[in-house]
Amino acid sequence: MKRILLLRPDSRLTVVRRLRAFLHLEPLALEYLAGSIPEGNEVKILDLTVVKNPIRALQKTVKDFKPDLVGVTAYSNQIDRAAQCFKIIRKECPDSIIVLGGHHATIIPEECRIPHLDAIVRGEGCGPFRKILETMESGEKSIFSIPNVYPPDAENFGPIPLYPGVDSLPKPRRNLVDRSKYFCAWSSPRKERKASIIPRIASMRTSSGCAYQCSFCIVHKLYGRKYYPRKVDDIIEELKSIPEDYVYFVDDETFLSAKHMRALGKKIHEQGIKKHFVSWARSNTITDNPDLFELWHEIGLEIIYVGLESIHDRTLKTFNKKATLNHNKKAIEILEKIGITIHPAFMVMPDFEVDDFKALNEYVQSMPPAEAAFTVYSPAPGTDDWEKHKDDFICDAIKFYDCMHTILPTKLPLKEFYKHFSQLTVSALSRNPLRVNNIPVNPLELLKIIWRTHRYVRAQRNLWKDY
Ligand code: B12
Ligand code: SF4
Repeated sequence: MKRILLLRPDSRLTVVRRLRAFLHLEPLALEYLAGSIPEGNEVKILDLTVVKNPIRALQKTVKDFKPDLVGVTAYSNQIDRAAQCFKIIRKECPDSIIVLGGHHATIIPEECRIPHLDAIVRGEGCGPFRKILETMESGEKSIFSIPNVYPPDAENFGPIPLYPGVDSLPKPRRNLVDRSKYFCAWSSPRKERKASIIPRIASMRTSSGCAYQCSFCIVHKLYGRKYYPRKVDDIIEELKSIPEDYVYFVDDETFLSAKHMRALGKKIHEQGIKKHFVSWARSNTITDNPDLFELWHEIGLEIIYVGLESIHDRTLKTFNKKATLNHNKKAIEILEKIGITIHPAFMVMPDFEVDDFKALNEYVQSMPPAEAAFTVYSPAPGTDDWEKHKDDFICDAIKFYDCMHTILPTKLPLKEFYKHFSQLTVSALSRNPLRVNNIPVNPLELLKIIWRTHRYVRAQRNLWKDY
């Protein structure tokens, strides 16, 4: 019997933490990893993004639990906090084996040569993690003969190992986390009073991968442009096991296969599953299949995040987005007609000048009620864009990789850039469907949201101070 601790570190970046006041999702990767561990072992998940004092929580957990094996997940902007965790774990529990997995380790393992780390797992982690445990149990010394498991000082990590479809993964063990900690701000346009505007939410996958190749995105490098829909019956079974009424589809591109999503939608309807769904979809998928979104609206799809990205066709082309302004315009109209709230995601370019911010703001103001969100164009580690712009980075582009801190030079002085950036968020609030439609909400929750928004906007405005 071994004791296994699975850990999600927090991010050092204030704006990332403040954003989580609106959307905070469970550590699904760790729940999957826990699912891969054979019965008879003791498993704990420690999510440091939900505790008040992460350092103390980690020290106490490691001291009390004394893990034999620790698995740590991290996005790029969490990697320096992960390094801090390794040090604490090593001090409290010198003999435990510390393994790092997740996106950062998969994409740029050469940036993970961190003291106290024993091994790096690249790509899908459940298989290798289980094998690491089996190797430990068998008393064998080396875990590095396991495919995709590397010593941190490896000279050559080779290409990114492609991820398989989600069908090959075990069932996630959702009961290992405190489910009351995960929620999503909810602003669907239904006119009636809302039970909650920050309901508890579960996340799950209906597919993985994506066939597109947007230049700013790493997903096609992780999946080799393949799209893997899950078996409909498996999705239904998982949906039925989820205690929450609200579900966030954490797919790369949920509606890529209209056939698959039609079959899933029909099955959800047949089975009488009543949940509220939120998902991502491309604008051209919406314009190609309006009837599919009508079906999904009937079975509970209330909010769709759409990467509209830009208000210029030339920029969409540079991004290799394969969707045009016309697709965006029509998708907005279709969703409004159906009654699904659109959460448009726009990218502010580092070379934006005052007039560009103004034009984007006017576009958002002219849209139907929407929950608009803005990020700053930042090439993702591992993409061709990252390689292309590498010499221009103005900061440690890994630690600052949150799509809020610009990693490329801006035309406007940083302070002014972020003043306009935060004003976009403030201005977009006036178009929030809850506000436009005057929907009565729980006053306490409303106060919470106002306070969180105030703090988030302040963090955005102060981003320039971090450099
Ligand atoms: C859902 C999602 C979110 C959710 C949050 C999800 C969460 N629980 O935290 C939301 C919408 C909030 C979000 C926000 C952001 N996200 Co996001 N997100 C995703 C998305 C679409 C799916 C992630 C997911 O849930 N996957 C399901 C799990 C089960 O899969 P997994 O994480 O890959 O885990 C597997 C392996 O990686 C491995 N593994 C993972 N951890 C470990 C640990 C060990 C020990 C081992 C052995 C293996 C292992 O095994 C797992 C099982 O197979 C991914 C794209 C993608 N393909 O993953 C982007 C992605 C992870 N996001 C990304 C980014 C950049 C962000 C933001 C920073 C940007 C932004 N402003 O939107 C923010 C901030 C997040 C933060 N905390 O810093 C990038 C990360 C790149 C990077 N280098 O860090 C990705 C890859 C998207 C992209 N196009 O580049 N995101
Ligand atoms: S941004 Fe979305 S559509 Fe584009 S490649 Fe990434 S996952 Fe696919």
